[in-house]
Amino acid sequence: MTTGSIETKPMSTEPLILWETDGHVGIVRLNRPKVLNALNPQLMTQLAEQMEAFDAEKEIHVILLAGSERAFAAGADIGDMAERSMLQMYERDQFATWDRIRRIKKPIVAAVSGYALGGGCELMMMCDVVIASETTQIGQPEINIGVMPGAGGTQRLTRAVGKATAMDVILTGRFLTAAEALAAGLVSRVVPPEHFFSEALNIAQALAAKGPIALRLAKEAVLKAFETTLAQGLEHERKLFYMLFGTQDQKEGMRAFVEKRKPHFKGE
Ligand code: DAK
Repeated sequence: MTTGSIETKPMSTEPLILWETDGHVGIVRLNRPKVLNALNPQLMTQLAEQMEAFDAEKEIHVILLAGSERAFAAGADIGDMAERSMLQMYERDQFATWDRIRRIKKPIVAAVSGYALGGGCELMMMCDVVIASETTQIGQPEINIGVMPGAGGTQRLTRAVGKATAMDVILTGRFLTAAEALAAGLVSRVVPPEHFFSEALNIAQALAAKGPIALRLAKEAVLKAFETTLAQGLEHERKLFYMLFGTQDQKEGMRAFVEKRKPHFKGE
């Protein structure tokens, strides 16, 4: 874990999420341990606000989203939804909050351990690099409580793991192990439980040392692959690639290579 002279801001006074900074990494932790980080609307609103704040802060290059060792998040808060009518669910329009997280431009690294279920799995899939502990159990068990995934599970899981596994997970409600999730392409790396947070932070720090504009545009280009034809995606990639030649970071990165030294990117 990289600490040293890194500025660390105090924890937020709001208890549902905790946040701090570590160098150029903005860290957000879900903080409802008694209910395995069940995602109620208040938590989601605070999460979106904090992520947007990090997205807008020039000194922050990468966001790290973590749960606890026992649970990344066991889903949306079932108690909060149980007695709501269709109209109440519709009028609340909670999807607007989830969409705010979807629009974050900076890379999001997820530190995942224990349960990542339902909305927890959907939140994890909105992150860009997923570091999972060996203990991780990932699922979309909404079918067991009479509903189905509603925050992207049927779409993102299917794109990530293919129809066969997605149907298995969503229709049976079974949990994937970390090893299964890695083999299926749902998580980026699997690490021992005691290292899940420190490894995720190391990776976030490594990303934060890259050129921040290139990071953001690379994320944008990869996500475009889910929404376009190959030809449109290639066209989009090409434009972003050209754009990077308008940055000082490109000059610095390539000059540093030629001069056999480490680059110092400024995000300009
Ligand atoms: N919501 C509320 N409380 C939860 C919870 C959840 N999703 N998951 C766990 N808890 C609570 C438990 O009720 C328990 O509270 P107490 O009884 O101690 O008060 C505490 O956390 C510890 O849980 P357990 O005692 O059950 O612990 P176990 O180790 O025995 O079991 C478990 C862990 C994760 C297997 C189990 O808790 C479980 O099955 N949890 C529910 C998992 C689940 O069904 N998840 C999907 C929820 S539906 C939307 C966006 C998203 C969604 C919906 C709408 N919009 C934008 C509109 C998403 C929906 C979902 O995620």
